[in-house]
Amino acid sequence: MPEPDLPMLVFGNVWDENQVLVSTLPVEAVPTELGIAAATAFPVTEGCPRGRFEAADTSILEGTAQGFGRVDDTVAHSGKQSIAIDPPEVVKNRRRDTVRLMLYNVYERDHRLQVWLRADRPMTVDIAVKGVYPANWDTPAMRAILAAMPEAAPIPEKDAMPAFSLAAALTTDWQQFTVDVPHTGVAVEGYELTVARRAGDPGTYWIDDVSFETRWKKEQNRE
Ligand SMILES: [Ca+2]
Repeated sequence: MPEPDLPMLVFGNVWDENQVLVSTLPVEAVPTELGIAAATAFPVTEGCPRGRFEAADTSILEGTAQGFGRVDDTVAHSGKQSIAIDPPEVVKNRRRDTVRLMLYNVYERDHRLQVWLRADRPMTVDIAVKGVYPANWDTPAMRAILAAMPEAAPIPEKDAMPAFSLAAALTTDWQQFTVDVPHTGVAVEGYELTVARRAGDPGTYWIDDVSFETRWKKEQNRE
């Protein structure tokens, strides 16, 4: 429990006598209201759970709409494989010449993206993390629900999603790059990571060990 005033939704699952899973309704619990005044642990959250790009990860990514390059089992920063992004003249497939991955967040908290990259020659790629517009928010039903939740963040403007970027100068050695993603007060439904080459750049680059961690409030205060 990283922040004593962080509300948690708690629910129980039971298997009934017919082996049917029954879940209780979620109950909101706030640790301070239960007499817990200080953080008890700082759990590491992983908002990019397939970011090691091992075989079990890429087999799942293949079934999603997320974009990623060529699985390369001859180059790895960790484990046995990484993702290679070849120039568009070679791959001729929009989904394969850009990295486009979903990043999951904890609401109203800061996050930190870290990613390892290398290339077959010096080249610059653009790392970008952009807020995803909350699906179906601007609908009559959601407006009615939000009207009953005065503490909820307002419905954002579609073109005002927070965005953070970094121009990463790659070499032939693995390097780790960091993009801090502070909460800006705008409601988001996760973030999207893109890594893109600059037009005309002929290099191949590799990506591995993408992580997207929540920055708990107390954890930041300790730094
Ligand atoms: Ca790997």
